[in-house]
Amino acid sequence: MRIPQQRAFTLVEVIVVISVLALLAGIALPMLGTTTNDARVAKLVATVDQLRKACQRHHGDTRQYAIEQTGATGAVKHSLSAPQQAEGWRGPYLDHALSAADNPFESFVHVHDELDVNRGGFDLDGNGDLDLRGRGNVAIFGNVDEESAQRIDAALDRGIPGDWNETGRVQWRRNTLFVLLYVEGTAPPRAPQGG
Ligand SMILES: [Ca+2]
Ligand SMILES: [Ca+2]
Repeated sequence: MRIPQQRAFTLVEVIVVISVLALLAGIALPMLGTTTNDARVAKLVATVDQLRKACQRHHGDTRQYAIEQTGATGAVKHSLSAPQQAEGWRGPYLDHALSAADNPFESFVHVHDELDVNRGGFDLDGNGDLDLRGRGNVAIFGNVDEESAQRIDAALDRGIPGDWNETGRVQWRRNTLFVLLYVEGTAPPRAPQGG
């Protein structure tokens, strides 16, 4: 009886298999990248919401705008998370000191108490005139790439005319993202909508 011979793969078959695997990897890897970026954008938008509520409560209790800075030492630079002398302070308003772990783009994040940190204020309706300036809370995130910044802008500034990176509540320049958090008497940013 003849034992059937094990047939070896031909070179053409090996090339076909490698090509298919390469094609699948080519499809899957960008999708993985998009998912990671989706998660970062969503996390940043959620962090903004959390910081906005914390700043609002802080201001409601103390009539002062909070300061909270990644990497800063001393309670003065952590008025949302560390006990303060300020009259009326009833925090902590964040359950931990703000740190680089709170920036999904792996850099600093600060809560600032002046609105002029980037363009001198905020042009909320995109007509070219600054509507908010002076005291107020802004979040500053480092290392945010342009594409992600545009998606964050689309979530918080949908439909505001003018250059997306200069108008509305979200501004962006040189990989740094500036987001208006809270000013007394102004409405919070609109919640992100589906689609
Ligand atoms: Ca305006
Ligand atoms: Ca904007």
